Amino acid sequence: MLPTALITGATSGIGRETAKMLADLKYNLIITGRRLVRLEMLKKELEPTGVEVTPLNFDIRDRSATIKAWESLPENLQTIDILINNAGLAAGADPIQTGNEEDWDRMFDTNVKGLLNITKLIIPGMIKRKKGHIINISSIAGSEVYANGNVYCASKHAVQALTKGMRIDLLPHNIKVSSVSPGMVETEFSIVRYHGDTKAADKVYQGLIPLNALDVAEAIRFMVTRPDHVNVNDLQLMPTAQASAIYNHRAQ
Ligand code: NDP
Ligand code: 8X3
Repeated sequence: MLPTALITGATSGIGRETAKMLADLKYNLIITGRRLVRLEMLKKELEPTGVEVTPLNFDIRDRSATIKAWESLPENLQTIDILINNAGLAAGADPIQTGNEEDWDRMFDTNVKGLLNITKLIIPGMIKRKKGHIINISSIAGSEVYANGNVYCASKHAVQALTKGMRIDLLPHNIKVSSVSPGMVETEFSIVRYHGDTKAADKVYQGLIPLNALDVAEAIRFMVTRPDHVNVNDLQLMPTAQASAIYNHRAQ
């Protein structure tokens, strides 16, 4: 039987490319997200490669919906070898004094509490089998703070702290815990951040070549193909034209 990976937020961007990469490595997949049609399309695309793909359609902010979705899986699919905690977003880019409370809730409820909601369900099986790998998609915003990034950066700093905390707590159980910390990646991320304003989103990547979702999936491929005794704690990657969260080099 093939090993199983669960990827949250597989309807778009990094999650979608990571699902494709893991199918290529011959993992059966559980793919999650709120857009069911996209999950079904991905299942259709990947199943001919010989892996089983199970869509789970729920909002990760909703703890009871998350539990219900998990419990709907047959027992053999509740054996997760790799968990990719990817579902996440930035909402808004405002200074703290004019920030929108709904945006703040969305970010913390998804990036932090959503990650906890799903992870809590998966850890017991990993502990039982004394095996597993949890990869949290963090960000350069998990170690740096930039103007108007306030709450998003705080949520990703929390992801970094949780990654370290999980690694310590799960140490006796032989479970690997890692994070990936990309800089700019062109996905639907900026469209979501700017509430659908595609012009504002395009401006983020103007004059430079950002990372794409495949670049990040390839970094994850490296992490999941290390031998059992090797864990990559954190893998930070950026476009060549980006030196930090603040310094970019753009063509004029
Ligand atoms: P996308 O917007 O392309 O993808 C985000 C994914 O998260 C979608 O599949 C979306 O699915 C899912 N998601 C968001 N909210 C929820 C929710 N409430 N419940 C379930 N799923 C949800 O962005 P990226 O691929 O860029 O983002 C993926 C991760 O990478 C995020 O954690 C982001 O913070 C991080 N990241 C992104 C960077 C970038 O520059 N793009 C850089 C560094 C980190 P759906 O809408 O169908 O529910
Ligand atoms: C996304 C990258 O620089 O917009 O996490 O925070 S950044």
